[in-house]
Amino acid sequence: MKNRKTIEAEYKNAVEQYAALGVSADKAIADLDKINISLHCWQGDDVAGFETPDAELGGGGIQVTGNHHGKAKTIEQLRKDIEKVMSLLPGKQRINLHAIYGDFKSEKIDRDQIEVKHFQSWIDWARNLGIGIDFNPTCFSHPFADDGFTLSSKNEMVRNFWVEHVKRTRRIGAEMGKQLGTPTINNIWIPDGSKDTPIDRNGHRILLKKSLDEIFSEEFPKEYLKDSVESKLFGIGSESMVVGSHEFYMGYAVKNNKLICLDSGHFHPTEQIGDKISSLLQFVEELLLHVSRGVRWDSDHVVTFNDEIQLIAQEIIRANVLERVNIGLDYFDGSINRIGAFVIGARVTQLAFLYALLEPTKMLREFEESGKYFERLAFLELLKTKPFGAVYDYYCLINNVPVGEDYIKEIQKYEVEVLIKRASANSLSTEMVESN
Ligand code: RNT
Ligand code: ZN
Repeated sequence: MKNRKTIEAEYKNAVEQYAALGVSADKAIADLDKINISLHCWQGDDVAGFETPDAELGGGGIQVTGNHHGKAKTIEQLRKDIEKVMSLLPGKQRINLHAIYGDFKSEKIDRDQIEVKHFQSWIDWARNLGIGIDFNPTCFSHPFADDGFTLSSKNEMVRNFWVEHVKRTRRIGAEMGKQLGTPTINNIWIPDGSKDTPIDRNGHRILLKKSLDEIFSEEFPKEYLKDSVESKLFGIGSESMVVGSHEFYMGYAVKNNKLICLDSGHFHPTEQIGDKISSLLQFVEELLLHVSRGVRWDSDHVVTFNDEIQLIAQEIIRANVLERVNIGLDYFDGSINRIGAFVIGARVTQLAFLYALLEPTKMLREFEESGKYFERLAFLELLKTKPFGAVYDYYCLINNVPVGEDYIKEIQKYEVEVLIKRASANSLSTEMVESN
């Protein structure tokens, strides 16, 4: 554990080192503080939601592995876990909900029946914390998604069911944004695709376009709701074709002025979404990011401080487009402490932005414009050993959250005091159900 004096002294030293490069660490901290990361509630319970007490992620080309004890099984548990996460993060976050996380109070509410009242307790919870909500229709883990097609289904009954579901999420999202005074981003991702070579790609894409047009025919003020669409290259069981490909949604979003969601796990493994930001922003007003880490496939590993996250943050800061890029996390790892997984990814994302904010961009651009590529590369490498960690530590200190490795102890404590107890209570209640 570092004491306040040490953290301050290390920060002072960092301020001097960055000042020598013409960079203000104080300003970097002030800018970092304006960035809100949307925390994806589904890391807390392996994308299960609260439709039934034993709900599980099903189908849809996404998968979660791991069975770490004490996963949140109720809305109260999930909220408690997320509050714990937020208590370990400097700055302000948002919460990102999926439609299956409604407060259904053990009633069976199908997806085409959800209403604002099922999310009112989330809105009240968010208001109390002073945070905004983002939202998502859930077009998977449902019998009507089992054959792999939802909004692009050739079965009219199924397609209409999902159109109705997504329409409802937009109404609910708009009400969330209205009540909380910050627009809700409602992000549409569907799993539609096929395992083997399809014949009628075109037919499914015509249907997806038709469904989206129907969904977006209702208009909401931008101060309440922003719509985004998320593509994917492939998923498990949709290896040969994904209906909502990048080209499909890019075309749709540009033509209809929607946000494009870029998920870092949804492209060819060597393709970096950081590179796409300044391309897309020439044609759409805003983007949404799903910051993730794919390992060999879209595996949704916990975000780490890798080249991909650094490029994302650098591109946003260098192009000065922070106000047009909404940042959310999207990964789910059930194999380690889930609260810890949340905190690692969120802190790393902040760190990447801080790293980018501490870059002497003007100097590097001048090198570039005068052809001094050796100097550009040399400085890019030197920056990697500058004390940006000391700046992040200081940012944590002034926000009264644990500094450095101190947050690990907090999570270990929560594991003992909450998760282990929860796990034994859960297994006790399963035993009781089984013996009944
Ligand atoms: C799936 C997409 C999507 C989901 C969440 C749960 O490949 O990335 O964003 O991860 O909606
Ligand atoms: Zn995603």
